[in-house]
Amino acid sequence: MGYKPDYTRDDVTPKSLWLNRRQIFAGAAGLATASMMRPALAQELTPNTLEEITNYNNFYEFGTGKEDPAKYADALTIDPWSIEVGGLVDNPGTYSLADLTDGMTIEERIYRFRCVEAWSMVIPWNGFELNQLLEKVGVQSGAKYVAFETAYRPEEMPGVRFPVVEWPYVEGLRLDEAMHPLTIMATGIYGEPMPKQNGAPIRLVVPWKYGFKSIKSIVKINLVEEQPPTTWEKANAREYGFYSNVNPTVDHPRWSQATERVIGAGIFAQRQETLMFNGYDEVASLYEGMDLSKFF
Ligand SMILES: Nc1nc2c(c(=O)[nH]1)N[C@H]1C(S)=C(S)[C@@H](COP(=O)(O)O)O[C@H]1N2
Ligand SMILES: [Mo]
Repeated sequence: MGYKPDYTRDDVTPKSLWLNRRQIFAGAAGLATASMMRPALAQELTPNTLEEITNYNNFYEFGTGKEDPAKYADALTIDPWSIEVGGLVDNPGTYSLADLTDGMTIEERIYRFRCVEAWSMVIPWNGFELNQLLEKVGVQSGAKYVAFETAYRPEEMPGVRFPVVEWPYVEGLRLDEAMHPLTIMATGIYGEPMPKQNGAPIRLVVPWKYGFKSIKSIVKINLVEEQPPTTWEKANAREYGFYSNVNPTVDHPRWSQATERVIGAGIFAQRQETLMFNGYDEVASLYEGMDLSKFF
């Protein structure tokens, strides 16, 4: 199962938006068509089984145990679903999921997924590039960051009774990170609608960052000027930074990030070396000149 885009960027992007995108990307190492952007890694990756992907989850709204989301996320109502888009955009409003994803090409992306707790999986997502959504809502020139928010539903989410983190779960990306073609909004796995424990009906996936950046079950997207607060930075800024790029040379204060346990490889399997940016070297130019031990 390889990642084979069946279109090029020019098929889906009007010229004016394309130019606009190039400006937003100014400074990044060139822009290419979707086919050139395909992660070279995808060919070598063997996806985890659906069983593994849906039974070992972090979704604290349903409990902090790895098996809690599979047990309790069924209670989440995902239809109807809408996303409130606001802040520095031309077309703010509350969009139904259907309206927001109308015209998007849903394609498969097989990505490595590296959790900050030093385990990893390979997941075959179905989704579209976040930059398509941002183009649709029209990003205004003052916007520098994208802020995301998860649904907060005490009647459906048993985990939010406990103040393990501040609810609702929030995350953020710098605008150039959000515009990068590797950053997707995922709506499915293995060609099926997104399982609830994985963040149905729509969640973010940022494959070069620790898993907690990939916020689930999104109900709000705001374009903002200032770096937005994020759940884990609010919980413990010494341990979790805004950027959270996968980086084997910057340890978590309480454990090493140099290696990872591969879920599904078996308990006797050797740990795998963690790769800078989780192996997605093409994002390195986004951080040129930044001290990544300071901006971790
Ligand atoms: N709303 C919300 N999103 C979340 C989390 C969460 O607890 N709540 N956990 C994060 C963490 S720590 C990880 S590792 C990934 C896990 O995604 P998966 O269960 O689909 O593998 O989701 C992230 N997104
Ligand atoms: Mo995580």
